[in-house]
Amino acid sequence: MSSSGNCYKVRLVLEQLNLPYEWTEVDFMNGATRTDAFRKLNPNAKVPVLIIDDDTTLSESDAILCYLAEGTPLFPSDRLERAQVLQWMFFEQYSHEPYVAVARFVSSASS
Ligand SMILES: N[C@@H](CCC(=O)N[C@@H](CS)C(=O)NCC(=O)O)C(=O)O
Repeated sequence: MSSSGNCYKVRLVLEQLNLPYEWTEVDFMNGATRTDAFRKLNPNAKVPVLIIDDDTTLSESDAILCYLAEGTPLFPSDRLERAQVLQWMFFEQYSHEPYVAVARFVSSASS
């Protein structure tokens, strides 16, 4: 869903790394994440979902980012540098996303 920050992060890393991908728009506002077909991709019924192959999917935006960026400078192998990347990712999920991003989405959807 293009208006979702969690989906935007995935698109940003795909573009930054110049990875080939196919983007399928899924609008959770019209119930598209609540279908049986979508729940097979992610039982938690949320976007984004990365379809890796016919049998393998990955959900949770930051897990997808780690998977895509492994072996690149975006996700360093140095112990401290990797932990510093994770530090910001955990901050984003726990302190930014629920309070700032969701509030912004709700206020823009209701105006
Ligand atoms: N922690 C998850 C959050 C995913 C999430 O909340 N996705 C929202 C869009 S940003 C969604 O699909 N909501 C649908 C719903 O709650 O019904 C992640 O980072 O991927």
